Amino acid sequence: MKRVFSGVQPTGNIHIGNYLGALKQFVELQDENECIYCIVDEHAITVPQDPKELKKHILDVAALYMAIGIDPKKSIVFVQSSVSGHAELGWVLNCAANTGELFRMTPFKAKSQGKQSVGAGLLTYPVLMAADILLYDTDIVPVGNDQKQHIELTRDLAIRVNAKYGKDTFVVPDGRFMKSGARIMALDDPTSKMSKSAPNDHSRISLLDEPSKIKKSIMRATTDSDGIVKFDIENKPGVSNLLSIYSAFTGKTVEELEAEYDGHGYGDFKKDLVEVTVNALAPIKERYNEIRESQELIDALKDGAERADAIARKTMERVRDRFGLGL
Ligand code: ATP
Ligand code: LTN
Repeated sequence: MKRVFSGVQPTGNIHIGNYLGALKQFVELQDENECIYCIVDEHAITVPQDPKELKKHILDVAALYMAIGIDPKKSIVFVQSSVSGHAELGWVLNCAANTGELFRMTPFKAKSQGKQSVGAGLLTYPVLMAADILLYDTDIVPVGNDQKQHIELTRDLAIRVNAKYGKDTFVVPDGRFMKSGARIMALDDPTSKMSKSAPNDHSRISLLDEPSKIKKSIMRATTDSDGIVKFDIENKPGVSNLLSIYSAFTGKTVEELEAEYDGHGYGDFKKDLVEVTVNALAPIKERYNEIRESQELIDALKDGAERADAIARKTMERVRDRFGLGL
């Protein structure tokens, strides 16, 4: 059995980009692998957070994990800060990483753009992500395309440490990316990725959005003026993005969809996409409402933390030994 690890930040507004790019894979993988799914709260504080909101968002994400079909009996589901090994290994790996490679990370460049000084956590956050992954001897990391560079860094760090401290110190993991859905773009600007933090609420569809909001966001999504439903990222990024979403939700290929909407305008296409999206999200929302306030949710996270901690402790013992730390 392979070991799978992934994480989502509890920063609110989990959207269909997160779902189609990452979360959907989590469910697919859990029957045949040993899966560990984390709510990465220590990552969230790389930017300022309101403590009350953060606590709420941790449970929101946990409930969404369960609502999309992650079964805490099959998979380990837990909150990152419940297992101290993440911060501990993060420090060790910080000492193996170079500032040069961290300054090159695209998300860092984007978030620090134009600022003379930013929180140091924004720079070292990919190292904490590497620690999350390496702490569990992970083989596979299901994520969206935007995380490719971070996965490469994780692999580089593992290979570097193994070369110096012994080749079985860390397992070198592989990223896993969806064929369709790996990069869902903002509905109002199909040249930037759909994001939790974008100010325009209509730029994204959140998993718990009401049908009326979903309809508005899709109907006003940016397209173009030629009225042909065709996949062409270069010239028709808006329509291409909607086709990717449609395909990821239904399993129909883009070619099938192009044929289906041949001769139809964007109106029909968008109306159907509204229906597809509303229908796909309805059961998630229903299950979320059942579970969000339940004791079952808290119990699952406590049990998950214990199981994760047992694995993490073993790795940290090995790491301390290899690095010559402690007595
Ligand atoms: P933001 O959307 O604000 O940039 P984020 O990328 O930091 O948030 P996370 O919660 O850390 O969001 O991401 C969870 C998962 O969702 C990651 O695997 C990430 O690659 C994936 N993901 C995020 N945005 C998209 C997107 N637009 N399309 C596909 N996958 C995405
Ligand atoms: N950096 C990721 C979230 C994340 C993650 C992880 C994903 C933190 N630790 C470990 C996979 C494995 C993000 O911002 N999307």
